[in-house]
Amino acid sequence: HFYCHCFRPDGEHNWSSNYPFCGGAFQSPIDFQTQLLRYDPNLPPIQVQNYNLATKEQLTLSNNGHSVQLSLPSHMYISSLPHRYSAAQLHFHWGSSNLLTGSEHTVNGKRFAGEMHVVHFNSDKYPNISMAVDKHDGLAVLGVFIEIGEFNPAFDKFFKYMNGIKYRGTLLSYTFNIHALLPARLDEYYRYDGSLTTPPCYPSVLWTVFRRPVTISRKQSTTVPLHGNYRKPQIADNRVVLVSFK
Ligand code: BO1
Ligand code: ZN
Repeated sequence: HFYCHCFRPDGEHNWSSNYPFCGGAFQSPIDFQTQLLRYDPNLPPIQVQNYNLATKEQLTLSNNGHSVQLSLPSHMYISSLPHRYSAAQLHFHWGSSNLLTGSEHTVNGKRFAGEMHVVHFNSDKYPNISMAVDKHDGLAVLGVFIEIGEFNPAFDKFFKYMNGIKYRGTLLSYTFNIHALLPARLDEYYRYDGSLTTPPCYPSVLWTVFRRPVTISRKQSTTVPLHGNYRKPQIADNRVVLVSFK
């Protein structure tokens, strides 16, 4: 196991000198405080397409030095947003190895053990993620809180293979069932306009964070390979967080 020295929480204050957006508006993550939340009865359940077809192909798991990430094919997409958002990659944020309080979003100050991000780009408007990454309607990220609890077979494959990519830049290919990584309830979520949580912090992300966490066992959590890569909560300013649940 190693620690992410590039983006650890105590280095965040330096980000904005090289990446001005990191000191700007619409930054993520934020704390979902009760007084920021507004129930919106018109938020439909999240629908994703071809998330299990991905099991039929080899996906590349890589360690880019600040997170462990899995490349995703663009025929996986979110179909319940005003545009089609096609998948690009998913990755994880974790806390320090012993405490494991590493989610980026928090709920009334509560930090979960970890958070998974499934990153998508607006493929109706942009040909690829590079063109979309800095556009205001460019990205949609699905966030999944992870807490310690029941053993999770879907994550086990990840954690097993992650041990093969401890070092920056190494690649492996395996098959995965992405749908199995999501929480059972896709109808309960937080929704707001925010940013990439790492430099260059572009304010380009339509965030959907599911209310219900998925669990991994304590034993599984000991095999998480990259720690300390979460950003602290950012100022909400006058943003509201829409919620699909009462
Ligand atoms: S996150 O989901 O907000 N933690 C997040 C943070 C940074 C990126 C993506 C998601 N970075 C971008 C890079 C692009 C790259 C894209 C997809 O990820 O800035 O260069 O194409 O991997
Ligand atoms: Zn992320």
